[in-house]
Amino acid sequence: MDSFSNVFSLEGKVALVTGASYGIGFAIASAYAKAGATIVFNDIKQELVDKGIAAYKELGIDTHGYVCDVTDEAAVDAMVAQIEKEVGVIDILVNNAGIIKRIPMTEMTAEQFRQVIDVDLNAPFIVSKAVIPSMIKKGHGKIINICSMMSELGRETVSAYAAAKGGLKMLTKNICSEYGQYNIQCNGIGPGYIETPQTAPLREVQPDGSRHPFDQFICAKTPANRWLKPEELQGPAVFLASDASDAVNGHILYVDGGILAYIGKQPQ
Ligand code: NAP
Ligand code: GCO
Repeated sequence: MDSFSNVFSLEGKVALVTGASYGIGFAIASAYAKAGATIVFNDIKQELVDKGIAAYKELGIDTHGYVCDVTDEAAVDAMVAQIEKEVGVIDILVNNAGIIKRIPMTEMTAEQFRQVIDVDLNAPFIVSKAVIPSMIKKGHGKIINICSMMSELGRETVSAYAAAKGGLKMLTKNICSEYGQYNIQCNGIGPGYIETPQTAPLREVQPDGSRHPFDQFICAKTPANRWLKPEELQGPAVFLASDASDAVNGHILYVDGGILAYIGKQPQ
C-alpha cells in the first residue's frame, strides 16, 4: 500500500462505537474493521450485543461487545476500564447511540424530554469524558459525534431531539477547543435521512398502499430524491477517524445528500 492510502488506514487502532448492534453504528464499525481497526461496541441489552457480534461475524469481523447503558456514568467508566484492560486504549470513539421521541412539545412530558437529552447529549459527554484521559496519555485521539439535520433545523414533534443534537454540535466544538492541544480531533457527522430502524416509522407504507407522507416529503427535500443508506456514511466516518483528518477539528460533516443546500422540489 503506498504511503498516501495509508493515511486512511485504521490499522492498530481500537475503535469504540456506541449503540452499534445495528443501524448507523453497525455500518460505521464495519467500515472501521475493513480499514484495519479493532472493533468494540456496546448496547443496552445482552441479547442485542450477542446479535450484533453474530452480525459482525457474518461479515468476517471479530468484535468485542459490552452491555452498557451510555447514560450511566459509573457503568460507562467501568466499561472503558474493562476495554482498556481487555482490548487496549480507545483511539477512536464514535458517540452513535441515540433515541428519538416524536411527540408535539406541548404533549411531551419533562421526563420524556429528559430521556432524549440523556441519551443524545449527556451520554456523549459521559463517554467522551471517560476516554479522553487515556487519549491524552497516548498522544492522540479521534472523537466523532453523530449529529443530525436537527443540529441545524427544527421540525414538528422533535423538540427534545433537536435540542440534544444542537447541543451535541456545540459539545463537538467545545471538545475540539479544550482538547485539540493534546492532538485530539473531535468532529461530527450530520447524517441526512437514513434507512434504519429509527426512521422506519417515517417510511411505513400507508393502509391504502401509498407512501408515507413524510417519505414523500423527505425525498422532495433531497436532491437525489431518495433516502440515504447507512453504508453511505462509511467513507466520511473512516476519513474522520483516520490520520487524513488530523487538521480537521470541530467540524460537522453533513452527509445529507444535499438536503441542507436545497429548498426542495416543487410539487408537480
Ligand atoms: P437506531 O437504529 O435506533 O439505533 C440506535 C442504537 O443506539 C441502538 O443500537 C440502540 O440500542 C442504541 N441505544 C439507544 N439508547 C442507548 C443507551 N442508553 N445505551 C446504549 N445504547 C443505546 O438508530 P440509528 O438510525 O442507527 O441512529 C444512530 C445515531 O444516528 C443516533 O444518534 C441518531 O440520532 C443518529 N441519526 C440517525 C439518522 C437517521 O436518519 N437514521 C439521521 C441522523 C442522525 P437499543 O436497540 O438497545 O435501544
Ligand atoms: C425525524 C428523523 C430525523 C433523523 C435524523 C435527520 O424524525 O425527523 O428521525 O431526526 O433521525 O436525525 O438527520
